[in-house]
Amino acid sequence: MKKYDVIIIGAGVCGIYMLYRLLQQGLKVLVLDKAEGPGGTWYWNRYPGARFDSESYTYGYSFSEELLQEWDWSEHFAAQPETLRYLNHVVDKFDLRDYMTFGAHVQSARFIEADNQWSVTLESGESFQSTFLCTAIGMLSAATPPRIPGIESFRGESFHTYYWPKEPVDLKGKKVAVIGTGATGVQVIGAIAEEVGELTVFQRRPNWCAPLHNSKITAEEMAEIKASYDEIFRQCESTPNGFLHGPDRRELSEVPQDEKLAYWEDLYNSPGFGVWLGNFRDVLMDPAANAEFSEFIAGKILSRVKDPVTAEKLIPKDHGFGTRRVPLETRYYEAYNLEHVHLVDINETPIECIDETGIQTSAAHFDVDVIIFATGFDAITGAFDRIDIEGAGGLKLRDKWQDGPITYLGIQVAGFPNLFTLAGPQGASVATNFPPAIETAVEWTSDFIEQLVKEGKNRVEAEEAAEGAWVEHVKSFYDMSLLANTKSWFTGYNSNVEGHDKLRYMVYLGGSPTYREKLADVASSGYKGFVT
Ligand code: NA7
Repeated sequence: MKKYDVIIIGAGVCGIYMLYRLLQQGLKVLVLDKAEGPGGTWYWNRYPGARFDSESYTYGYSFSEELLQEWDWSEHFAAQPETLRYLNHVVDKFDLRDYMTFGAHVQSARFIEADNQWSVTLESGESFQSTFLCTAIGMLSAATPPRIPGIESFRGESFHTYYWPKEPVDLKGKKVAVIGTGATGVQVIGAIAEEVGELTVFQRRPNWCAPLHNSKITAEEMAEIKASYDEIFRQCESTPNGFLHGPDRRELSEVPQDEKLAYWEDLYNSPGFGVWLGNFRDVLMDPAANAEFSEFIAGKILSRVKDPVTAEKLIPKDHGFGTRRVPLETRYYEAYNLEHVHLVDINETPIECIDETGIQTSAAHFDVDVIIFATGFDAITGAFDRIDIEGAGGLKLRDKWQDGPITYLGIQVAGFPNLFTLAGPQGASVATNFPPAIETAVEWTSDFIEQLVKEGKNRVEAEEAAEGAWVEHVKSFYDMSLLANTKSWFTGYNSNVEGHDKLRYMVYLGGSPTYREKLADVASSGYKGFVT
């Protein structure tokens, strides 16, 4: 049996950085990933239109000045192939590839109490052992195709966006169906609408989308960005969500009407998440302020979509702007002005089944060549549930988390010694710009492991009381936010997964600065809440 100090599951943004940090400490480390290369999210999501909603230069790692200075981003919001190239570049630059095993599908992980060791077993039957086990398995990596009768019988091509093939898929002139209008569906639809022969979008709930306003980065701009990285990262550190965009703290009611509208126009016409995260703070906290801004965005949808009936269908009625993840789009609404693009509201005419030739709704049969399932993920805990993780005393993580995650700091779980759920549920990462939050979690955890190793400690576990207090702390932010009242993957709903029909406290909504303070406080107190 091969033995390591640390096994990391996942070779995405998080796993790559954790490996780098632990190798610096001289530890023996193994990374396991079921993909055939590094990249995680950016390895898998190859669907047309897949790109950042984060400004590229806030998404790259900040830990190496040399890396920052040598990498040129080509667009303000880079597309998937470029991000995958970037992550491969990082892996090669820091000689990390030799520590990674690909095609390694982890099936189970079991804590052996007698040795204080984790035993990790792959689908192939091969096993490895380590003192510490780190999960870097992604928050959106367990794809969920819909549960539609007959789905297997379709004779054309069909893909979940997460599993988009590596080989190019020719959609030119084809009859294509897209099911799902979240951040992914909106990117796909905008990207393929013009090239396909006919596009039918099956929409259950519309989302409030806003323009991405992507553009190329010129050589001069890139030079300026490189000269300003300190400032860029300082700015990201200062905002609740780790993006360049921080909220305007003026009360909406204090701002004169013309000033407010001018500000909103400006936000709508600016690149990135400013329209969501750079808005007046009370838009996401006060229902009246939220309704006012939602009305503003509804006006934009009505002005961009020519057919008023279609436009009306694209305006969300069951939740306000920004209370679910805001998809950023490029020519999304304009796609519906094309003659060959149709919107089917499946609340009016539900999908009854999929058959050999297409999709049957209660009103009609749609013959299609290709079906694209942009139906999202068993988010945040799904990737954990898919591994049989067994802690001390035979406790299974999927049982402990049956009604939602329970963690201490989003990093450890009582009953699961030596397991670190890096950037996991109830941590800051998923509600924020991922990489800065990942860097926070990785740096904190690797420092902790370094100290444990130095002190010769081979067992560490969160205390149940500390865990309970953390969960209460996580819950307290849900009480303050309009996000908590809306069904979405942030709040644990997924119609395609059994039992995911109640509110779950999945993410840390307190913001990155508060999260970092909490972590720093625990570290400086000698890691209170942990027993070694
Ligand atoms: P999302 O945001 O979960 O969106 C999934 C979409 O698929 C959403 O519109 C769903 O409708 C729809 N959906 C899901 N299941 C069905 C079924 N069974 N029938 C019809 N429609 C369905 O996932 P994305 O991949 O778009 O985005 C996830 C994150 O990935 C994103 O935020 C980025 O950070 C990257 P619903 O709204 O549930 O009614």
